Amino acid sequence: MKSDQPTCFRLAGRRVWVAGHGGLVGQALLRRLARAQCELLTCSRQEVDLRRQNETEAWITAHRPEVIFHAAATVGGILANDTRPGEFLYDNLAVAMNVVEAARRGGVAKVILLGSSCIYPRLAPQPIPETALLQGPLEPTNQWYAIAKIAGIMLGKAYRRQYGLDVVSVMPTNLYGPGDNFDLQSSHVLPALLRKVHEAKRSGDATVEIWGTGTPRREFLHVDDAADAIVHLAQLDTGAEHINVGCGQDVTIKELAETIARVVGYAGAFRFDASRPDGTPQKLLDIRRLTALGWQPRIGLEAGLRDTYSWYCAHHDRPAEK
Ligand code: GFB
Repeated sequence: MKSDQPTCFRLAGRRVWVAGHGGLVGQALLRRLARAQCELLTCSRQEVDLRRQNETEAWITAHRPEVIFHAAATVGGILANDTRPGEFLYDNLAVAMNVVEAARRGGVAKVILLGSSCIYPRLAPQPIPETALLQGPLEPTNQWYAIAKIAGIMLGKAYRRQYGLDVVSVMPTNLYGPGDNFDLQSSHVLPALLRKVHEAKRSGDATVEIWGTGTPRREFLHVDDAADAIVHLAQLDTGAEHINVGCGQDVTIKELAETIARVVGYAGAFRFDASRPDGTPQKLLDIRRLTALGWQPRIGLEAGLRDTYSWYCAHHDRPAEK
């Protein structure tokens, strides 16, 4: 995206490592960085377990990245977060610690850490400004993941202060797009509902089940917009404070389901299972800092859903599992 903002940090010509390149955000970062004239580095989970400090340091020493986009994480939707707290806390703490410390030892010029909008208090003011961090209790269903991501922000600040390491923490809202996880137990709501609605249409089911009441509000950003914003921010001098990345608009889960039904062409009804948790009642980021830095979202929800649905049909479509 073009902007009037001065470019303070050039990616062009640099050795850039995307940690977690196989995930939703990592794949999108690779697509976006392919246009940034940098030398892209990746490593597979089989090559390096980023939860191990020695493996992480050895990889950085051998490959000498100058910039790291740290998108490696254990992620999932509300059920996965709620039922695998140990993994979500340990894995995400470990990879943040290991990558930041290895970056310091390896003389890396810049580290971009990816967080999440769930770092904010459950009942934060809406839209949520960056200053809401640590101002109230967290949402219980994803507090483990949130604590790990908050620790990452603080680690970045501490390393900037003590060692002068340039760490930028970006906090994306709920992301979706090509390459998402469509597994119904571990996915986020958007891919889950795309799949459920698609399968219901295929098998002629009259209703689709939605977890919770359908009233929680979420902000959904297409992952290609997110990657564009993150790469934009990486090229600016944004200072020590973390920055929200969102589109500035939210919808209820019920509205999301209705939009998905339109995109898929499903005429059935929805039934709400209120015995399932709703999670936080609303998550809408205040993106004024991001837009003041010269970035605007481009992909609206319906267009983004169409794009994601065609990717899903091309990669996952199979007879409904009954
Ligand atoms: O996307 P999601 O799993 O996570 O759920 P969060 C969002 C809302 O959609 C909740 C409802 O109110 C769910 O109850 N929902 C309805 C469903 N049907 C479904 C379904 O079939 N599957 C899923 N997964 N949800 C996540 C955090 O919170 O936000 C992560 O758990 C991360 O850690 C992410 O921070 C950005 O939006 O509640």
